[in-house]
Amino acid sequence: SELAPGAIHIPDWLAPDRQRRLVEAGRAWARPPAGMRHTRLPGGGVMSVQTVCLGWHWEPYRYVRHVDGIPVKPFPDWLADLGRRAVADAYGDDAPDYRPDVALVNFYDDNARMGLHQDRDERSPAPVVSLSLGDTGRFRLGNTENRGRPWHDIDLESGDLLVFGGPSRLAYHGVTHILPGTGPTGIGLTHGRLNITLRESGLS
Ligand code: MD3
Ligand code: FE
Repeated sequence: SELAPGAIHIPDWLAPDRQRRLVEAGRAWARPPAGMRHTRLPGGGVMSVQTVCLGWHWEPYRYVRHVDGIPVKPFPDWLADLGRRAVADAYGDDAPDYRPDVALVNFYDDNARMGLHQDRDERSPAPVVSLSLGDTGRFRLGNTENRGRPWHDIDLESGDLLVFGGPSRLAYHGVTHILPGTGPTGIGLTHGRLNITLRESGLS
């Protein structure tokens, strides 16, 4: 369904076996070196979400982590292929060419959340693709002007696809909370929520 112009939600897009293999990949990405960590914010805070970056570091256009100088893990071709299929399914005949080259992989434990923010680090106007795995997360989609209302909340369940393009690309968004114990069995994730976002950096 279209949540807002350019924002498409396709529940249950990932078959269980695909979910299981993404969780397995996520577990490998999470391991050191250059594994998952709580991102430190410029103001001195620490995010409750844990993140691992593929293709570039959280600080855009850096390919080593400035905290420890370790090269980021590569962004695999198979993940780009999955992103292309996602954009094609979301937009049909109107789908743009999509060549994602960076990903943020976020892990939410029972108490993690993500405050309302815009994703402005990429130089490409291409859509962001989001894949949800494990426990349900309550996602808040706001407006493009500020962190206030109007917003609306939707539950993102394991296997759901979200694609944010066009006018929605710069919408404020976040995750208000996780619903513990809601994830499926059999995908190898017994607690928490894993979210994979694919992006085009706009470089090379
Ligand atoms: C709407 N992640 O990594 S994914 C992020 O569930 C991020 O981990 C959330 O926001 C998560 O930056 C939300 C859905 C999403 C991703 C990017 C967007 C929604 C978006 C960009 C523009 C508008
Ligand atoms: Fe975001």
